[in-house]
This record gives sequence, C-alpha cells and structure tokens, in this order.
Amino acid sequence: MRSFYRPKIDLQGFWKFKIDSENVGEKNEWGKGLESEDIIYVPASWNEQNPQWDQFSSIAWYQKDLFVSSYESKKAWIVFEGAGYITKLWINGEYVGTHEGSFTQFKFPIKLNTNEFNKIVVKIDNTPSPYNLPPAKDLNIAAFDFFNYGGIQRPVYIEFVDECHVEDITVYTKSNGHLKVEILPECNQKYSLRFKLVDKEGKVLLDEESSNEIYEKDVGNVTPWSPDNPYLYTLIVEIYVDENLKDSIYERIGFRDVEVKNGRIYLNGKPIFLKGFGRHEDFPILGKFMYGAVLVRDFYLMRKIGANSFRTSHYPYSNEHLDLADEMGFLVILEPPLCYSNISRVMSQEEIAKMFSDIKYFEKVKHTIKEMIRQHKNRPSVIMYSVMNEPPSDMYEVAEFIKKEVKFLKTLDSSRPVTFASHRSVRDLALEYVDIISLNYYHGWYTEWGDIDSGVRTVAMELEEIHKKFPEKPIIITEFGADAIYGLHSDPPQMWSEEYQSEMIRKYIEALRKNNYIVGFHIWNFADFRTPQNPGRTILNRKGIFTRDRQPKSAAKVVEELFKNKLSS
Ligand code: GCB
Repeated sequence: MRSFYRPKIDLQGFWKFKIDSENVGEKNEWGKGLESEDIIYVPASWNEQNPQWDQFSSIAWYQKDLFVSSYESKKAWIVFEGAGYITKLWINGEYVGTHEGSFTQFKFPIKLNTNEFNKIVVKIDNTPSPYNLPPAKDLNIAAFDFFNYGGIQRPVYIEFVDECHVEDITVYTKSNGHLKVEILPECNQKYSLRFKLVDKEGKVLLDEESSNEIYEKDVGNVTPWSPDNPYLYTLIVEIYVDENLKDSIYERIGFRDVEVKNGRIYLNGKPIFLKGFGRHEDFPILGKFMYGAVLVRDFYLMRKIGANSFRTSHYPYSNEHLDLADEMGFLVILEPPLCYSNISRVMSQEEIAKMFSDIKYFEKVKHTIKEMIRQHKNRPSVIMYSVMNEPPSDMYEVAEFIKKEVKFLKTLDSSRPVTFASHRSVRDLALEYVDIISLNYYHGWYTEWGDIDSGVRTVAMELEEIHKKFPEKPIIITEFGADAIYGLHSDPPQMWSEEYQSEMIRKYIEALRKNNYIVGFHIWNFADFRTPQNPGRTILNRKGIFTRDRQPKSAAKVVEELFKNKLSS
C-alpha cells in the first residue's frame, strides 16, 4: 500500500552509529542519546561500510536528530521496510517498541516535538541464534548459506496521517475484470470511501463512492497482467469525513488468475512454464540493500536471457524489488525467512524435533508469515508461496509443522498455490501437503562430484519416483547449479570452471525438460553472493551465472540459448 497524499520524511542518509559488543547500552540509557563519533549510512547493512564492522554480528545503535517544524496531521508513525534482526526504538528518550525479523516491514506509532530537534535512537541486535528466523549458531555456523548482514538495511521513513485513515487494503482480481477490495479503515467518525481505477494511459475507468468496506465490481474489458504484457492499473482508495478528504492510498494492481490443475500451473487460463532463478539481495558494500539501479540492471539481464520468474530465496524481498517484478512481468514465488539447509550444523536431531514441535516457535513463524502476506498480498507478480527452504522434512515433526504452516497460510490467502523447496527428494514426508512440488538438486556437485552425467541420471530417477507417487502435482526444479570462479577455464570441464557450470546447467535442462510434469527450472543462482566463511566457499557462493557485480560468466549465454530456444514459455 502506498500513498502520494501522506506527508513523509525520508530518513535515508548518515546516522550516528555505536557498537555495543557488551550489551551495556540499555543499562546506560543510550536510548536518550549516543556518544559516538562513528557514522553509518542508512539504508545498507553495517558490515561492509567499515572493514572493522564486517565480521561483527551483535548489537549496534543508530541515532538521527531530526528537526520537525510542524505537522498538521494528527498521527505520525515510523516505518522500517526492513531492519534487524531485533529492532528497538526510542524517541526523545522514550522507549517505543520492539520488532523481531529482518525481512518484513513494520511500523511504530510515534510522538514528535514540533519546532525542535527529535532524537530517534534505534538498537539493532543481529546476534545469531538457533531460534532466529532463519537459525544460526554464530556468523559462520548457520543453517543458511548467505551472509548474516545486519542493520537498518531497507528504507526507513516517518509518515503523517489523519486519525481517520486507511489502515490496509486487500485486493482480489480475476483476468475477466472482476475486482474485489476489502478495506480496513481506522476512523472514529462517520466516513465514506471512494474508489478509483486508472489505466496505464491515465484513463479513469471507475470513480465510485461507497460506505461499504467491501467493494466488488466487474470492471469489464481489462487487459490481463502476464509476463508478456505486465499491464498494471492504479487503484486509489480515499476516505472522506463530511466531504473532506482524510486519506488517499493507492496500489498497483494487475488482473490475473492462477490455478493448478492437471499437473500444470495456469495463468489466466494458459499453462505457464517458469524459467528463472533463485536470487539473493546482496551487493558489494551495500550488503542486503538493493539499490534501485542494481535492481533495474538485474531485471534487464533476466529479461535479456529469457527468464520470466524467480523465487525470493530465502526471505521476502524489498518493496522495490517486488515492485519491479510487478512492473516488468516476473512470476514470483514468495518465501518467508525460513531456511534450514544446514540445520544439522546448528542443532542436533532431538533439538530439531523439539523446535518444530514448539508452539512458541510456530507462533513466531505465523507472525512473520502474517507480516509477509500483509506486505505483498496485492502483487500480481506473486503467484505462489514457498513456505520454507530445505527443511529436514524426512522427519515426522518437521513434516507435521509444514502441514500446519500450509494450513495456516491458506487461512490468510487461499488465492495462491503453496509449495516449499525440498532437498529431501524421495525421502521427503511433506510433499503431500503442498499444491506444487519444488525440488532442489545438486547431484553432480555435492554428490557425484566431477561426474555430471551420473548426477543427472540420479535426478531423473528420483523425479520419476516422485512423479509416480504424486502424478497430479506439477514439479518445479527450484535449485540446481554449480560454482564457477569467473575467469577459471578448463578443458575438459572440471569443477569450479566456467565450463563445468555451463555443462551442468545445460545437461540438467536438456535431460529433464522432456518430463511434462516439470513446469519450471530455477537456476541457483542469478549472481554470486556472500556467504558465511567455511571450507566450501571462496568468500562468495559462486553459483551465480553473473558475478557479484553483474558481469556474465560463460553460463549466461548457455542459459539464454536454453531459456529462449529449448523451453516453452
Ligand atoms: C542449497 C540452498 C542454497 C545454497 C545452495 C548451495 O540447497 O538452498 O541456499 O546456497 O544450496 O549453493 O549450496
């Protein structure tokens, strides 16, 4: 939900910064103001802004002094589009609130003094922990294979609203032009609502008043949203008291439907094939902040090589990231920050079973999923949810957890199919609980290394077995790939060379595309990204077909040829 109407103060810029390795800040009342000469830039992770902070993953404080002249609106809140892992806020020395989780948007109502400086102080605790989402023991021993960046990593701003405002909207569309909007107004007075729908050319298609919180309409002849023509409309919702405008918000919406039937995924009644990547939000110096220009380059690169899809591996991406997916027509699998690939490095089997049976843990997961859906539910690009990545779902407790999680998610949004990315293949106990089966495979890399053909044969066999068990379910290969160090060449193709990576991707796709139950290939990964330090990584995970600074490896050409000429669209 966005607004052109609400006054806003962007807090992007330099902030005061102070490391608190001993966790003494609260005791010493740093919430009232920091004594420090250190400077940091927001938004961006703290790690790469100063080599001394690179490997620091515990507590740090931020402060911004903000002069506010006056504001007419009655309410103010501060919106963090993403910060963490745990964020605590003080305004003018008063404690305001706490939020857990780095990848979802949250806000706190605040009170500001006018015609004077206000002190905004933020404490960020990015200490790894097994019960964090996702879990880790320390910076280098984590269940996930991406660097545990910390800080205020996404935009933060103050927004002013009237007491009477639109708190949230939920939009449902169909490709036949059906529109349903549920509005959550917050207003103590008698109000009326107004709905406007504007097309790309600026033509107003609807302009209607209603006092109803559910608005339903057959708009008629619309241009449906699809990767070929990502046509977006602007939906504006206004709230009035006595004919006076109190709030105006808008959403970029697309008319489209998603359906799973007969072993395929349908978009607007036509079968679709997903071609794309697992991605990451990761860029030199910025860490987990993706600058808009980087995103634009990424999306043009993806488009150039014929991709139409990606998964938000392994956490919900930023608003701008997914805005671009809506605008440029990418089919997104949205994933919460639940990634368990290397969970056995972090905890024992018994501890895993305990965590997945723990009601409090489930509550925390539910809360994060709620935040994720609330933030991204109106996006046409989001066609499916992946409820987690690589859980140890050959364990009964974990499979039960997935079953509960899928059920819960469907109570929040039943309009999209649900999957999870499995690496347990034929041993997985949770495949029956999802609409679409997603599988990650690295035979030819982590097993059968050096022998791609043997790896591909294993995958083909396991896929057949899974398909026989679930003949009605479409299958996406959500990860496969090989590390390649840019500029390292080898004839014959050997591991870590650009040739090996190209061969592995080519052989997987050529061998598996014949199975018509496969409805998508996502290569791991779009670009190289930073990881924890360990003997299997050279600072970066090198499975990108682009380097970290977005230059192509040999595989980029191979993928372009495969995506454009060997796979249906
Ligand atoms: C996986 C994980 C992904 C890793 C990748 C790898 O299975 O899902 O997060 O980065 O393998 O390269 O090991």
